[in-house]
Amino acid sequence: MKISKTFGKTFALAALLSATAIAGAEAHVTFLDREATQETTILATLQVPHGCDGKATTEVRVKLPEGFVFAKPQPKAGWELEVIKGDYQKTYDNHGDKVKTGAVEIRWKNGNLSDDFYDTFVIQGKVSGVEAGTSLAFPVTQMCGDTVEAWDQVAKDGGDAHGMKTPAPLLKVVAGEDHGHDHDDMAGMNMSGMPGMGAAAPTDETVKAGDLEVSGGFAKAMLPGQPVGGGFFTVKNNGQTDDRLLSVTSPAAGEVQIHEMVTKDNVMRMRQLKDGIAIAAGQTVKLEPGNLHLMFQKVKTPFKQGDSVAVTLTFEKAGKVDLVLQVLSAQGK
Ligand SMILES: [Cu+2]
Repeated sequence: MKISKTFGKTFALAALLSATAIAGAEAHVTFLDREATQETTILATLQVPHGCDGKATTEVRVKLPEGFVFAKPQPKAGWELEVIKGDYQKTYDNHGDKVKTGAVEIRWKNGNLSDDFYDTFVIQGKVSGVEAGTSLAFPVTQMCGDTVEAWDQVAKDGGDAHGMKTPAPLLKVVAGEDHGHDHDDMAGMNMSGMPGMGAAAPTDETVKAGDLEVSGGFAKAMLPGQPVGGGFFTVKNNGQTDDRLLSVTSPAAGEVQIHEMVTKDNVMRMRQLKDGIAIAAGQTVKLEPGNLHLMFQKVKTPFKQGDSVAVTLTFEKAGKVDLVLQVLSAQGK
């Protein structure tokens, strides 16, 4: 009994020591949530855990990286706010508006955050046009009267800040479940682009490849500012063996994804089907608005009613099938 009690105490002390060590290592300026999903609007919450060598923090300046756009700071009682605007390197789409300038630096000024206290500083912004796996660095200048702490060290490979004395806070950009989509655009399509499900008037072209019959292909005209286009068709499998639509390409788009719409918590969302769509023996599979569809990404020229869009479908067994989709109205009629 006595031995085990001593052991218990030693263990507790060791745990306490290691917890202290972790707290010490974490006493940098960091984001509360260090991951952000591509093409989403987030609240980037910066944590300031201490002052500068015991002195109170009086100003926090945050430089915003390219790809973190339409930024707005949250005002804080006791602090003045300054938003410095500048040019983005790229042009961003904000609900159909082309945006080239915006906040590039945020400053909370003339505050007083004691070294004994912890606080957070919040910036709302959208992560846009950033590849998954990229870490966005937000260099921070923490000022305590005339003492300055620069949290601006960035690892050369853009990755691990381990062992750095004053690393810049990093946001790691990750792919969403609905990779490549903007949730706002999806909501917009849900409201206006995809009503009248099944009301489409497809063309009568039928393409045969092995046991498969592909028919009723159409695409929808793209609304102004809409970054992605939808495509639809019907596949009938007259054979005895299952097949599978594996992938789709088109000269009209940088990428064509296979998607499905799913309703979860009353919100319609799109999901990429990376394994494609099974076309079982004897079955007919319909890609239609509000359900399975092709999603054209990086569209070179927005689809207009009356145009046609060439696609190449690749099936596991039937191989490649060329198809032309007629562009109908944005409503798919
Ligand atoms: Cu989609």
